[in-house]
This record gives sequence, structure tokens and C-alpha cells, in this order.
Amino acid sequence: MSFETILTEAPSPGVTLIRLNRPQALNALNSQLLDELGQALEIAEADDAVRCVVLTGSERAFAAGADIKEMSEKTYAEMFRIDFFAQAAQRIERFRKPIIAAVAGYALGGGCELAMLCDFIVAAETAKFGQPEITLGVAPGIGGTQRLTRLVGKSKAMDMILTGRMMDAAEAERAGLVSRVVPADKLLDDVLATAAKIAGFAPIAVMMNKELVDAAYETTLSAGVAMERRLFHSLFAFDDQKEGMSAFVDKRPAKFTGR
Ligand code: DAK
Repeated sequence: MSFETILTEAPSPGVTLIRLNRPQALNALNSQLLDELGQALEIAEADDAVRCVVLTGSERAFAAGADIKEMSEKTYAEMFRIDFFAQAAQRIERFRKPIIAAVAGYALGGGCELAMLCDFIVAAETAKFGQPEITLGVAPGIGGTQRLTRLVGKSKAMDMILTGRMMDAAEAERAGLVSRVVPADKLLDDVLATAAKIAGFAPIAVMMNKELVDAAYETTLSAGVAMERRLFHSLFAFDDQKEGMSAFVDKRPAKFTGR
């Protein structure tokens, strides 16, 4: 399928790369882009061969936010009726395979929220994160107040959201917003290698690991630990557990089959 506002590629077996592609608007998220992103994720979810997705933008911007030009004239009734952004956000929330954000340049407003919807963020040294909605007279609307606060804590989240200031990559790493920072010219190679590594593991185990980490945000500690124990037990029902452990004992690389 061909899209206009995103580009999709399969750079290595098991990996789908999705690039946001509205360079004229610093990849601002308009309805078409969110719709196409949702469709690309549907395709990746349905294809058993896809094991990991990388979401990226350009050197200048991951995404500079929701498209202000598209949003500016909308009324309350329209926003409510179309349930602005809800479908796209929920599509990513329920995506069951790992999705990594590779962020260079601006990740602002909805762009920062989109990155936070991914499983983890790898930042180029040029990355700049922010929730500048306050400067437009609004508030974050795709989970920014909730996810940023969980990731960086109340003090820094309040500082970012109430002032609209940007955080550079080093601060974002110190604060726990991003998993690591890499030189800008290495960003994509680094993240694609990470994705290829994940794509080589036992797919059911990968999906269960993702589900378990996500559960840490939704459950109590005891319920999360109980769920972890159960899923750990359940992994012994798969050939891939036997293969992974035998390969270790035999000192050879494991060949996972997804069974
Ligand atoms: N929307 C539309 N166009 C944008 C844009 C955006 N967010 N950001 C940049 N552009 C466009 C600019 O208008 C410009 O287009 P032309 O004027 O050339 O036609 C082009 O991209 C290049 O931008 P600049 O000329 O401004 O480039 P600079 O390098 O000078 O500045 C900048 C880069 C990123 C600092 C600046 O563009 C900027 O401040 N952009 C806006 C950042 C921002 O405020 N983002 C937050 C948007 S509000 C909700 C869901 C979601 C949201 C809210 C509610 N619900 C479900 C309820 C989300 C809201 C937001 O994200």
C-alpha cells in the first residue's frame, strides 16, 4: 500500500520502518498522517513476519506537534464528534509488537506524545522534547500530562508543561524520558540494529515481555508480579523456550520459530 504522509520500508527481515513524511510542516500530525500511520500499524500487526517496528521522522523533526493549522478552526462539537486523536492513539496503545521511536530534532506536543506512546525512545543528540501546548492556550491531549509525569516525575513534568520549554537529549536521558542518546548520524543504524535484534528473539516471548512491562503502569505491584509469574510459566508451553535453553546449553545460537 502506498501512503502520502508516511513512508514504509522493510530494512531487514522482521523489521518495519515507518517514517513520518510531511517535511514542509516539520511532520506536524494531521488527520491524514494519523490515519495512514494507523493503517501501517494494522498491516504490521497482521503480518506474522513483522516482529518490530521503528517509527522515525526526519533529521529536523520527529514531529513538531499536532497540525496547528488544521486544528485552529475546529469547534468543541467537531473535536468531540471526531474524538480527535483518540483512534490513532488507541491504535498505538493496542499495538502488540514492539515499537521504537527514533527521535531526531523536534518532538513537540503531539510529537512528544507520539514518541511516548512507543515502547521506548532512542534520541539523537539533536533531539528536543517539549509540550508547548500551554503557549497555544490549550493542554496536551494524547496523554502528555500522564505519560510525561510517569516518565520524568511531577516536578520536571510540571516545569515542562507549565512553561512549554524544550528539553534537550541529554536532559531527556537524565530524566528517564529516553533510553539512550546517540550521535545524529548513527541514530537510524543504531535503532534498526536494536530492532533487528528484537526481531530475532522468540516472538511470543517478546510480546509477553512488552505486555508485562506495560502492566507495571496499570496494576499494583503484587498483581503485576503475579501476572509475570503466570506468563513466565506459560512460556514453557512453547518450542522456543526449549530451543532457547538448549541452544544455551549446546553453546550455539538459538533458532526461534515462533512456536
Ligand atoms: N502545525 C502546523 N505547522 C507547523 C507546526 C505545527 N505543529 N510546526 C511547524 N509547522 C510548520 C510551520 O508553520 C512552517 O510552515 P510554513 O510557515 O513554512 O508554511 C514550517 O512548519 C517550518 O516551521 P518554522 O518555520 O516555524 O521552523 P522553525 O525552525 O523556525 O521553528 C519550531 C521550529 C518547531 C520551533 C516551530 O515550528 C514551532 O514552534 N512549531 C509549533 C510547535 C508546537 O507548538 N507544537 C505543539 C502543537 S499543539 C488533543 C490531541 C493532541 C493535541 C491536543 C489535544 N486532544 C485529543 C484533545 C496536541 C496539540 C499539539 O501538539
